Amino acid sequence: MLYIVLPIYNEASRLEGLIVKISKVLSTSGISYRIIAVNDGSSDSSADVLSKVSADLPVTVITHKMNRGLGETIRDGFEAAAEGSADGDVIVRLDADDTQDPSLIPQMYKKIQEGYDVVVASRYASGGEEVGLTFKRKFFSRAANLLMKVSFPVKGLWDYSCGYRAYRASIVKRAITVFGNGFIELKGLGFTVTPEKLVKLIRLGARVAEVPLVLRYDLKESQSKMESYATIMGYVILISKNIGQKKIKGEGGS
Ligand SMILES: Nc1nc2c(ncn2[C@@H]2O[C@H](COP(=O)(O)OP(=O)(O)OP(=O)(O)O)[C@@H](O)[C@H]2O)c(=O)[nH]1
Ligand SMILES: [Mg+2]
Repeated sequence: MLYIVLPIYNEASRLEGLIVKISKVLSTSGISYRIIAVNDGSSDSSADVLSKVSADLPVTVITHKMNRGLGETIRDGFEAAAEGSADGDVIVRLDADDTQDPSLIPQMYKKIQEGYDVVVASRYASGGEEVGLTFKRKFFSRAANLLMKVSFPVKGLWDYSCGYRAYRASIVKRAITVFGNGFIELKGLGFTVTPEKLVKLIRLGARVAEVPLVLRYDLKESQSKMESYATIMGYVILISKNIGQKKIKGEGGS
């Protein structure tokens, strides 16, 4: 079983199309799935889109009446996915703005079955690319990722900040058991929860692989919700809290 976590804040314009695309890709590949859509107090018609699609497709909707930010939204989505999952299951998280192509999911799912614990859809893997981002945003993203690579080096891992990843459900459950509230603790600091999950899983000895992602930022219709200053501050806190920490013993995905 595959759980897809979708964090949603004012994504009505492309949400239905994205969910239909996800369901087509997975039905064609014969993978059973459930989408966990976390609607974080959207003020547009995202809620209407979700009630429409959940009538026909396997979509569970979690609703925040008020906007709580990406950190809380990801905590809720991962908690729900982990709770419902069996050890052999897989959790995928992707943006709801339709900039990340769901046709990569079967390939990511297969790599988990081959033995990896985390598979990153990577802009920096050979064949990956970013289309439509400003030079400034590309530059800061590269710089932040190089800093993460130096701080938490893992062979074959280059993209620490892209949220589009597949996770072995058992390693997410183990991270919740080992770290508890601390698995995703840097909420309220912009998009820091995205590299934070990876850093915590690296500390558990996760086996990580990448597949190339062509990020289609040119397709984005919604406003970017990146809070740059909070995210920069978050990276500094993340690195200072975790750098040089010993690996936590135990089997990666068990
Ligand atoms: N729930 C919730 N989701 C958010 C919030 N901010 C962003 N998101 C969601 O998180 C995802 C990432 O936000 P985006 O606006 O796509 O960010 P971006 O500018 O594309 O930046 P990247 O994450 O680098 O792609 C999207 O699915 C958003 O709907 C928020 O305050 N609450
Ligand atoms: Mg996005």
